[in-house]
This record gives sequence, structure tokens and C-alpha cells, in this order.
Amino acid sequence: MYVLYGFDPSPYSVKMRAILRYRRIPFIWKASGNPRDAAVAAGLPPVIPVLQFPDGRLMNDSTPLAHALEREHPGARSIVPDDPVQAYLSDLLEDFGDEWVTKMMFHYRWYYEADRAFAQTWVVTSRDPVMPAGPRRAAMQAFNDRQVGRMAMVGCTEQNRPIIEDSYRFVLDTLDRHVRAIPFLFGSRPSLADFGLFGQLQILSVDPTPMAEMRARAPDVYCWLLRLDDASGVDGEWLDAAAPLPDTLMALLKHCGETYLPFLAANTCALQDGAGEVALDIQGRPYAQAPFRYQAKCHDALRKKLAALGPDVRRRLDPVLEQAGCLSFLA
Ligand SMILES: N[C@@H](CCC(=O)N[C@@H](CS)C(=O)NCC(=O)O)C(=O)O
Repeated sequence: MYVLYGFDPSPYSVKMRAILRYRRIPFIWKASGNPRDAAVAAGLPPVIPVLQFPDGRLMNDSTPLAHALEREHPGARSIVPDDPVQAYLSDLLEDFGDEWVTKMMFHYRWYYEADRAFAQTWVVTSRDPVMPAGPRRAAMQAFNDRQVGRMAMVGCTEQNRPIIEDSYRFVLDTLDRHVRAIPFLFGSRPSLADFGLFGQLQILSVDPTPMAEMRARAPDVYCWLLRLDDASGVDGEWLDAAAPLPDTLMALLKHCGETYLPFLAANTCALQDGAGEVALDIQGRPYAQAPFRYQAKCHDALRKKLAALGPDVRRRLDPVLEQAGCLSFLA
């Protein structure tokens, strides 16, 4: 049996849980205590979720984990589209979810008073629901202070706030239109991209400020999240690879090309130049944050994956990436 160490308020944990459920891979959800201890004890980076494989191996980082599950359980219920063009776009949108939409999750959770108060409770009670009042208050305050102290590091600043909030609204509006026409991003079955967006948006659908916004302006996104949380009963098809991509999917890719990818490229440059700051204009507004090493790895992985695709795939994929304004950041 697999064991997934994580907890409900963690976007990457609920992403991984939804993948295991959709894939019908039996697992135990270990969500009490401090799930990060499982990573530390195994000498892994101290992040959750951590997945223990039936042979006892432990691994973390949801993207390589999802691909490891593809290798262990190939075939039916794969979350990688059969068409390599769609598979690449799914990887790209998953990364957009994991690394850009996460800025929205972190911003709303730690910027607004009501969200900060709720998140502290949710995190502390997930670790121990019956902690005595004194230690509980102290744990809530300590967690709040730690996360608020990290906001600038991940780009959640007053300067960047309009870019992040407008991007949240764009994703909501576009996804809302999409899921009213097509059940998941690449057809009537979910892809890795769906799960990447799901992880962050699931948390945004619970934290009070973004939840109110989501329910008011994108109720179908809210319902899509509920469906995707346990999609073990979904049996669907991928989009026809020969047909043009739906407008809504193109719009999401274009948005990625206007927001996340310029940031990713500027981040890589800043790290190469040893600069202390990533600064660029996003949709005509100034955006700045400290460089982030993990996201340079994400950029590199996307570029290497594109470079490894054969000419037949590139002949179909490059025009899509070009039209979406993504190609120059990836080639
Ligand atoms: N790239 C990793 C990110 C995992 C991650 O950042 N997890 C957060 C919780 S959602 C974490 O453990 N952060 C470290 C901490 O809070 O100490 C993944 O996809 O799993």
C-alpha cells in the first residue's frame, strides 16, 4: 500500500491525493502530526507531500512523483495525454499552476486578515485538532509569522498584488468558460495540468477571500474542483489531436506567455547574472521579487523537454506555442 504524508491545507498534498484517487491507486492518507517529519527523516527536501511506495521508498515533489506513478502504473488512467503536443502543453500548464498560481494561493492566504486567521487555524488543527488553548495560540502565531515573513521571498508584495490578483481573476474567468464546454483541460478525462491547477485552486476555494470571489464569478470552477477532488469514477477521452485547440485553452496558454513565462525567463537570467532581484514588466506593470532557484530548475526542465521532442511533434507544437506567445521563452 502507498502512504501519502500531507495535510488538507497544503496545495501540493491535495493535488497528489487527487491524482492517486483518479488513478485508482490505493493509498493511506497520513495527515496528522507533522507530515514534513517523514521527509526530514528520509533525508529528502523538507516539503510535503511525501509519498511512500509499497516497497518502502520515500519521495517528494509532486511533479516527479506524478511521473514516477506513470512509470509504475502505465496505461489506463494515465494523466499524460496520448498526443505528445497535448502532453507538452499539459506539462506547461501544470508548471504554471504549481509555480505561478501558487503565488495567488500564498498572497490571498497571508495578505488578508480573515484569510490569515483562518489559515492559522486550519494548519494548526490539521496537525493536532485538540491542542490545549495556550500552545495552540502560540503555534498559530508562530506559523503566521513564519509565512508572513516569507511573502516577499515568493513575490507576494504590495507592488505585485494587482498583477497577482488580476491573474487570479483571469484564470477563474477563463477556466469557468472552459469547464462549461469541456469537462477537463484536455478532454473528458483529467490531465496533469488539471491536477496542477487543482492543487492551488482547491486551497483558494476554501480560504475566505478568494473563495468568495470564486463562488461569485466562477461557480463552475468551484464545482470542477469538487469533481476533481475524487475523480475515481471518471472514464473519459482526450481531445481530438487533429482538431484545433479550444479557444479557452489557447487563452490560458497566452496568459501563461504574458505572466509566468516572462517571469521564469527573467528569474533564470537573474540567477545567471548573480543579480539580487528579478525585475520585469508583466502586462505593462512592474513586478519584482528575489530570484528563486527551484523555478530556474522548472524553466530548464520545460526547455529540455521541448528540445527533446522530434521534428514531427515540433511541427505541430511550435505554431501553438508561437501563437500563445510562449515559444521564445522555451526554445
Ligand atoms: N514542488 C513541490 C512543492 C512542495 C511544497 O512547497 N510544499 C509546501 C507545502 S504546500 C511545503 O512543504 N513547504 C515547506 C514549508 O512550509 O516548510 C511539490 O510540487 O510537491
